[in-house]
Amino acid sequence: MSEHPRLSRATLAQRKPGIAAPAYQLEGRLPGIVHFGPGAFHRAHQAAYADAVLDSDPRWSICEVALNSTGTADALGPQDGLYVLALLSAEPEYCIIGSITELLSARTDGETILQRLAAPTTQLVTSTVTEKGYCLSPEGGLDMNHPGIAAELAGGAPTTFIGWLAAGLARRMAEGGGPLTVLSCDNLAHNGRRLGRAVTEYAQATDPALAEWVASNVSFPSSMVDSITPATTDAVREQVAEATGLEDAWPIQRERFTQWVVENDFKGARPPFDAAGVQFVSDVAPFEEAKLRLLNGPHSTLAYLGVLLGHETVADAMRDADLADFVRTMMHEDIAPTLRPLEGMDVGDYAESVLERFRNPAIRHLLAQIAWDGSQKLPFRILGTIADRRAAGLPTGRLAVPVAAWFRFLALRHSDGEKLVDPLGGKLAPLAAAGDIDALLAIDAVFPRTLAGDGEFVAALRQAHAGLADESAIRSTLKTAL
Ligand code: CS2
Repeated sequence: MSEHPRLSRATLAQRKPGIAAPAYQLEGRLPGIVHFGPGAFHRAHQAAYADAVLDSDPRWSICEVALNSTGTADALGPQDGLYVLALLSAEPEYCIIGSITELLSARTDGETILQRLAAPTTQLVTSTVTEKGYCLSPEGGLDMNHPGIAAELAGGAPTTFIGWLAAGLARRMAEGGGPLTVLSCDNLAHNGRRLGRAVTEYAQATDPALAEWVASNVSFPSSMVDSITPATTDAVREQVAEATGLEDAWPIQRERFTQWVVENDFKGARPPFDAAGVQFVSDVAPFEEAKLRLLNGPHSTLAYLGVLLGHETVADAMRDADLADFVRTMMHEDIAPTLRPLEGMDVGDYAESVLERFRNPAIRHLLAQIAWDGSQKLPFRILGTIADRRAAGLPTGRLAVPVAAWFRFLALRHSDGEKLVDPLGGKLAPLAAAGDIDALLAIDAVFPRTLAGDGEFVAALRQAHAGLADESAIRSTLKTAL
């Protein structure tokens, strides 16, 4: 590692010239935002927006709550919450973000977390806990059989995101902390509505008075978040130290592009994020759908097919003409027609700009990272598009290919013994290894019944699966599908 001083308030002035850093006061702040899930995406996205408005409005620093790990607190604690955000392109830019004012862990700081959620100074709660953090049932409500939720409902202390949120809201109700906005920032369609429903069902099961209080005092706007943020590597740490003259235990890298579209439904005070580029709109759904289907769907497609073809990163996969042409055709021919028209957005241009972002050679985004949690991601990214096409009587031959590629990927991981990052991995991988398509389709946490029983789709899926047996078969499947 480099010989540079460690980033902190005390060393901030030693950064190299030209590196942007907070001009606002860093000491003695009370957070206005409590965030669950202080991972890379949050620090690349929401924390950067907060940083951008703190100069003009000091209320919006962030108290971070990590549910399961102390990694962020361990890295950023000694740095007074400061970290470097690297914007990677042909001409990288580095800035120091200072919006994090407190780092809490649910394992050790439970009482402080409840205090922060109850405090009148807290006006906004945000979350990036990933799809699985919402503990949803296949019907879309709260999964009462989720082990964490079931243990809490049986009287256990909170361990889940929903449980902590409900406990914090109960404290806020009891202490008169006032109305609050809870803003989901995860890649789920209708993320706010789903979160509101999960919290309400939880409250109904534990404390009906809380459910009533939530109904009139808490809003759950939906939001669409976007910025490609690969995991941090040692190479990034070195690059950041060289560029800034300061050592950062956990810098964040992301592409320059960033977008945040937020439903304008705030019960708490609304941060002036519009000044930093956030779009406040009355209906986020078309934005969410366009992004999930045209960016995340193709991302997962590149991930599964790319791994099967031996590629490592998104940019590598995009240099494979067979794969890139297939994905591009799928976006324009199969996905784009399912999207609702959106004023000011040409869907074809949007698709092309996404492909351009995927080609960014300055970013090493590992396909293996995107391949995580397929059982949680594919329903929002690909299966919804397939369901809409089937409802309209349209064919799904091309869209069946990424689903079949996911099965092949699961089988590959099963046979090479590599750990699968997916909460349903233990159930899915042996079925995928046995090529048991019927059994996979029967998993209703992933496949809606209407799709599993749709003859056209099932036939397309079987055909696609048979056509992905090895590299030469994959290449001919991709070419034939064009
Ligand atoms: C990616 C997303 O890892 C993944 O599954 O598809 O994290 C993607 O990079 C972001 O949603 C982009 O905004």
